Order: sequence, then structure tokens, then C-alpha cells
Amino acid sequence: MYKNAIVRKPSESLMQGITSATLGTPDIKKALIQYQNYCEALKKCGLNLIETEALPAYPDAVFVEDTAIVTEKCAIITRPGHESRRGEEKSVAQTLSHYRKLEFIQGPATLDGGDIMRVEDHFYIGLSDRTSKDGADQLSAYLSKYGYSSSVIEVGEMLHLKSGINYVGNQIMVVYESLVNLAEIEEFEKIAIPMEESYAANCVLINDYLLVAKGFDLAKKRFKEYGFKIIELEMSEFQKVDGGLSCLSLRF
Ligand code: CIR
Repeated sequence: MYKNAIVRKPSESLMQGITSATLGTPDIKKALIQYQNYCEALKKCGLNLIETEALPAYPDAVFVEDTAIVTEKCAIITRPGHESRRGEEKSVAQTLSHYRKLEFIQGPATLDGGDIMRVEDHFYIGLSDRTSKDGADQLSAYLSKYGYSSSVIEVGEMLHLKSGINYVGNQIMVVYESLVNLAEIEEFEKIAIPMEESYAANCVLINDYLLVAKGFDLAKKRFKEYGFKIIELEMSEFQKVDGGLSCLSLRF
């Protein structure tokens, strides 16, 4: 069970966030409402919210998930893969130091939390434009020091591993339809998300609830068939800067 979540209020600079999408510029007023609803959903899941201060100098700082990997025994502070995001991790480290022993990914290696997917005591590490082989090796060494195993997956075209593959408990993965036959996850049952709804693959199981992006009816139907208790959240303003549901918090 998760108890806590670190979140960060978006600032106006979100409009300058890194993006590959062509959905327009985020509207900060709407983004703040969506963020508030997200925070309410985390509370409904039973989490204590730890809100860190907005960081206007970092347009993508709202996506706190990328800055740390938190386990029961330690927190590993990342070195974000995109230069404009380097520095966001400092205030998260400060916050996490009250809860966990800290370890740090050392440069020039890079690693984004969005590339790290936990399945029980095993961690899948996505190798991507953001997460280097050296970053993956460092994380793997830290994890093994604390008794966790890990393995790597090539991320390919996606921004992050969890853009398209998410573990939702009970040996079930939510994946892009195009990834159902991926060898590294062959032992799992799959909920395949059609490519026209690919954004919905980034969902997150928090205690009793599955948080899913609003507006993806095929995906929603599939989640319901599996019996998940769903909380739907409008994510339009974060989607405009390539951010998904999992990226908006660090759960531990
Ligand atoms: C970025 O490109 O870094 C941000 N615009 C989006 C980060 C999304 N984070 C995530 O998927 N964990």
C-alpha cells in the first residue's frame, strides 16, 4: 500500500514544457484545475499529499515522477535526461531526505523516473533518449544493494517506458497494442490499448483505484471488464506537454 505522494504545483512556465505533441499550448488555469483534481484523487486513494513549491524556472517540474525512484528502503535521485530538467531533482531530494536514505545517479549518466516500472521487487528499466545505459547500470547497482532485482527494456520510439507499459497488479500489464508480444514482458497478462488511444496506456494503480485519463472510451471499457475501480481524470493540459498520469506524482 502506498501512503504518501509528492506532487508539485504547475507554474505558468508549463507553457514552455518540452513536447513532441501538436495539441497546442497548455492553459495554466485549466492545468491548475486538473492538478487539483489529481490531488483530490490521490487523497481518495488514501495518500497523504506532500506538495513541493512550484519551480517556475523549470517548465516541466510538475512531472515529479522523473526525479526519483522511491522504494521502502531508499530513494534514488535521478539525473534527468533532458538538460532543461536538470536541477528539478534538488528540491525533491530535499523533501525525500525526511523519509528515506538517499542515493544519487552520478553524471554524465542520465535517468528519468518515467523509464522505471516496478513489479513487486523487480524493476524494469527503460533505455531511452532520457535514460542512458550507464544510468541504468547505476540504478541497477543501487537496487541490488537494497535487495531488489532489475532488467532493461529498449524503449524505442516512446518518450518513456511507462508511456506505453504499466504494471497494474495481479500479473497484468497495460500496454500499447503494438507491444503485446514484447519478449521482456511475455509472462504477464496484457490489457492492450489501441494505438488511437495510446495516451490511455499511462495509467496508475494506487491502492484500490486505477487512475485513468478521461476521454478514452475503448481503454475505459477494457479497464472496467477487468473489474478495476476507476478514477477518470482530465489530463488535456498535461498531455500537451507529453505528461501522463503517473508523471504527476511520486508515490511511496
Ligand atoms: C518531458 O518531456 O520531460 C516532459 N514534457 C514530460 C515528462 C513526462 N514524464 C513522464 O512520462 N514520466
